[in-house]
Amino acid sequence: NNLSSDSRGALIVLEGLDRCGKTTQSSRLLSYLEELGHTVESWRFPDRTTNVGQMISSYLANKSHLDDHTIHLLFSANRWEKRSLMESKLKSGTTLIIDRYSYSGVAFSSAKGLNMEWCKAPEIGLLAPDLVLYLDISPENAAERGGYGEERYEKLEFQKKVAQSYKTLRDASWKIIDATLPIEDVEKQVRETVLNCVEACVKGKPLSELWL
Ligand code: 2DT
Repeated sequence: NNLSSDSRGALIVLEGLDRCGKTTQSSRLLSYLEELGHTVESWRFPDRTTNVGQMISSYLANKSHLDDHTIHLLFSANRWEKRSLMESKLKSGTTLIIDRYSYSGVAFSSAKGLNMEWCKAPEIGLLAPDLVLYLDISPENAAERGGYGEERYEKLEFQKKVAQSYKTLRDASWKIIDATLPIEDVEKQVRETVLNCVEACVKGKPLSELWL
């Protein structure tokens, strides 16, 4: 019926502070879309499995030290190395649920004081998400959830700066969800928004590139 030749999968991005519940919601959303019969994969950035990803992982674990600009460009390179696979997956009808994307790249690096426009530049030309879901929680609330690990950015003071950067970055197209609600309530809002988005992509909404 409405399966045009440009029918494709949706690029769905989850963003938010550490401990906001992104990982839980991605995995629930994955099962939900699978049950509905969609072809769907769940990805995350950084993708620590590549060579670049291993450098990032070692930096995050404080096992190596890199200049702020250098690590920023590595995070970006880690998305660039997945770009063509991402495009072919979407075009072949696979919906991708991505835990962190360019917005994390810009929010975390600009929280260190790097210029936001400079941070955005290397992301130009990456695929633009069809939907950004922002799981909104205050840094204090997130910290109270416990479970901050030992990684470089998992500190309340730094998360406060990241929250500010996200505020500057977000626009009217983002779906902001109150992440302090019970898991099921967050899930319900995620589902509703995602279904509309997936439907638009099935109908042939064109793919576009950052920045919009
Ligand atoms: P996880 O804890 O979600 O694995 O993230 N980060 C992430 C950046 O600074 N720049 C980026 O481009 C991305 C994708 C956020 C590891 C940490 O890396 C940060 C938290």
